[in-house]
Amino acid sequence: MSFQPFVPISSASQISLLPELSSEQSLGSQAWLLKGYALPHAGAIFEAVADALEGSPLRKMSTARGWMSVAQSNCGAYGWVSDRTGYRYATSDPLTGTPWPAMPPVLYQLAVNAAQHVGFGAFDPQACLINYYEPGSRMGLHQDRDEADLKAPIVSVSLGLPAVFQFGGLCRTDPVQKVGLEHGDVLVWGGVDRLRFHGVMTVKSASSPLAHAHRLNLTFRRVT
Ligand code: MD6
Ligand code: FE
Repeated sequence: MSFQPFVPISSASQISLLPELSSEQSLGSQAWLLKGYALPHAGAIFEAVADALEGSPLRKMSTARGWMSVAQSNCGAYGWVSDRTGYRYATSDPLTGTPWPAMPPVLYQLAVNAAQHVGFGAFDPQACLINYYEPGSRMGLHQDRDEADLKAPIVSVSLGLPAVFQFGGLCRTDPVQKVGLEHGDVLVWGGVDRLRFHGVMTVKSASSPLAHAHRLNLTFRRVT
């Protein structure tokens, strides 16, 4: 799409005195970036996540290739876990031995609404993976393919420090699109884009002492 420096205003109805809080950008035929979609709920989301983390604290998980730099936890009926033997969804937290904290209604409803907003219909997420990035943390290119139900979309909410999201294709070596994710942004993708490779480049520390010190990402999925 070409950049249009000047768009003539043909009717007074196109003039709005209010800045747009939220807008959609298409990243693929079934992938959207909803800029600022979660902003009105940021405070409530932080509180709900803090509550969930009291039951299942953040921890760094290992993979067959080493330790992840992102600290993680989950809420909802299922949680995504990783260890040296591989990845899986589990109904209880291996750290506490008890079920994951329930998915707080504010998180569930935000994910449902975002999916609905771009036309995915009745999304009923069962898992919310909580990803916590300190400056220096990153997530390598991967596909989300541990879910039995690949028809449901994925909704991902970003809060705090900005990051550069890498959005690739269906092969690991396909070219990668770089997408800036800021506080309050929501990604929704599914359908033909469901198995696209993606990752998060190394998160940089804040340029101002008043800015957020970390990045929080919530990824909502249907598992079964
Ligand atoms: C992150 N997100 O944004 C990591 N996966 O920190 C993901 O891995 C992800 O944002 C699937 C769909 C959306 C995502
Ligand atoms: Fe992912």
